[in-house]
Amino acid sequence: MHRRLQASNLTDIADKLDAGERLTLDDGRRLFDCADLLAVGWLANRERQKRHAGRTFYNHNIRLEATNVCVASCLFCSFARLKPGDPGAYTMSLDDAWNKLRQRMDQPLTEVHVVNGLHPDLPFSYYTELLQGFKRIRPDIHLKCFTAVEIAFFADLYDMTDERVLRELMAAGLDSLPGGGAEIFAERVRRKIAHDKCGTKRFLDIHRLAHRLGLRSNVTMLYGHIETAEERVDHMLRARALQDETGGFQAFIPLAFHPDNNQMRKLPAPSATDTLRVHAVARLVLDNIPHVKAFWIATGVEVAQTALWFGVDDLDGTVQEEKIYHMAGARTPEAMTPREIERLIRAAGREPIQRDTLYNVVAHAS
Ligand code: V47
Repeated sequence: MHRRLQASNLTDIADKLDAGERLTLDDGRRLFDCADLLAVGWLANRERQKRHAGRTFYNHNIRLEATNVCVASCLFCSFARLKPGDPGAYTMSLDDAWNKLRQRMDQPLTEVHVVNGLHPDLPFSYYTELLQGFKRIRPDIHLKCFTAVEIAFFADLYDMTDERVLRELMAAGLDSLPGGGAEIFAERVRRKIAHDKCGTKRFLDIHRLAHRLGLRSNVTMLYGHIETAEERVDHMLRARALQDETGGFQAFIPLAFHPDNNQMRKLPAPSATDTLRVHAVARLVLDNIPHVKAFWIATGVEVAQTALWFGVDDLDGTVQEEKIYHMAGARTPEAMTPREIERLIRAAGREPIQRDTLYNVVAHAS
């Protein structure tokens, strides 16, 4: 590999990694430009091995999108409907939402992951009661709910500070924040694809605040549309800078753009090689975020499996009921059982570990 790194002009980057030095914007750009994808993957795999050896984490979880009514008009979104009553718009009653959990009392779930549209008419009590109801049904379930974009929207709509929103949701049972809504932090791109929702500064401020209040969170990056390689690395560096301050991010999750049924449908979906590279570069640049997750619903199962040799150590989980990607053309299944996930991790030559949201080991694969 030494020769190969030399041929790709990556020796200085490999040396930096050996010395525990940080990669720069320019290093990240070079990793995106490098023709030898396997050399980049080899470096990322080395970092993965140092942190996690062959361990690969997944979670027994469910996904719930309680409403797709959304006042924002992000160009990449196929899920949102502007107003209640628009074709395809839905808002679950609290009972319908709770039933999604009640129906699965036979499953040893550890997490409910909620992402919603930005609904203009629901009362704040809808969200607090949603959380309280989940905890009544399963007191030990971890509630990973509402992106920072939703938190900002609640604060503006209900005339509260971001801190008060978080505190009231925590009192109702909120345990952590998911990483959605990050898209691309660079203003040039964000202005174009997500112009009418919370901006980058507020997004990161809310994660900083959440971390200060004791919540953990994740951070995503939507790639494969109009962003440049430099803007991808810039996005990673902004996440890395906040992580230096707080240490509160658990996982970085690149999300592959899906072009069906949205306003950017003329763009092609990112290729498998691009997906592998994005995950690998994330592992190399984000030296302070413990986990790099391949969201298999978005990458495709086979690419997620391959990514386990390109820096990835986490596959999210069983998911169930996912809508955002399936409405945007994803052909992956809507759910996998723990057995299926474990089988595909083992088939990739890795060791499956069932985790809870905070990465405590739940049960070793038998
Ligand atoms: O923020 C929406 C993305 C995100 C499309 O924290 C799209 O563990 C691709 O954030 N093509 C929501 N992506 C999902 C999300 C997530 C997923 C898995 C795990 C975690 C976690 C968080 O989905 C949105 C947006 O970036 N998205 N539409 C689309 N057409």
